[in-house]
Amino acid sequence: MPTLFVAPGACSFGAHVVLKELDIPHDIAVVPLRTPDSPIFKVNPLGRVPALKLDSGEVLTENGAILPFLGDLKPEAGLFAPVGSLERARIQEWIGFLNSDLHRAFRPVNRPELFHPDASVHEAIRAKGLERLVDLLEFVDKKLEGKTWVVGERFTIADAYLGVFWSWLKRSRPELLSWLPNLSAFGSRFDARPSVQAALAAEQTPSERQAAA
Ligand SMILES: N[C@@H](CCC(=O)N[C@@H](CS)C(=O)NCC(=O)O)C(=O)O
Repeated sequence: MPTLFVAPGACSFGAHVVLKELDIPHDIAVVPLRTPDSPIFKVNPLGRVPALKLDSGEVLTENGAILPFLGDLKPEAGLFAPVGSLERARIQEWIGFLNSDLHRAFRPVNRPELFHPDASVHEAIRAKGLERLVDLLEFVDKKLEGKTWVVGERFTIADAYLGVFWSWLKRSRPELLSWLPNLSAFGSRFDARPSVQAALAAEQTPSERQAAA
């Protein structure tokens, strides 16, 4: 049974939602981040989630690899798309954008200290970062216009991943949501999914926290 290493509120939530959607046997190990004694370092030397430990003992890291890998485990669930199809490329297009653009755009806003040690410039870094983040969110909002999910009517691995950034936004920048009606509507649909609720609950369960110890 594969084990997915996650941290509450982290980008590992997308892969966790995908596992719940697939309804296949799995373990969830909830780990702390950015503490040197976290068990995540034994699994991923970079200390990052998500990490997926397979039955063979091999570990897969990176959302860009884990999400498609999970989607392909059960093609009949329709979370990904057939090899060679344009729809598959569209889903990958979204995953690439979310991974290399949208995820990174949260960094200067949430953790300006990573960009400069001087606290007096953090507000300026945050403000500049916010401009870029808003541009990207407006782009996402336009792309969602008239759509239920990112590639149309079917929930896919790209929606599970976009849901991560929706939840970050809702938590840390709720004042932006009134400018983003399509993303907000997407977010309400996302939050209502049983898989999302099940993943949220599982990341809060003490027994699953122990599994990571
Ligand atoms: N490129 C990686 C990034 C993963 C990542 O940054 N994960 C964050 C949580 S959202 C993390 O584990 N941070 C801990 C750290 O950087 O020490 C991916 O997409 O999987």
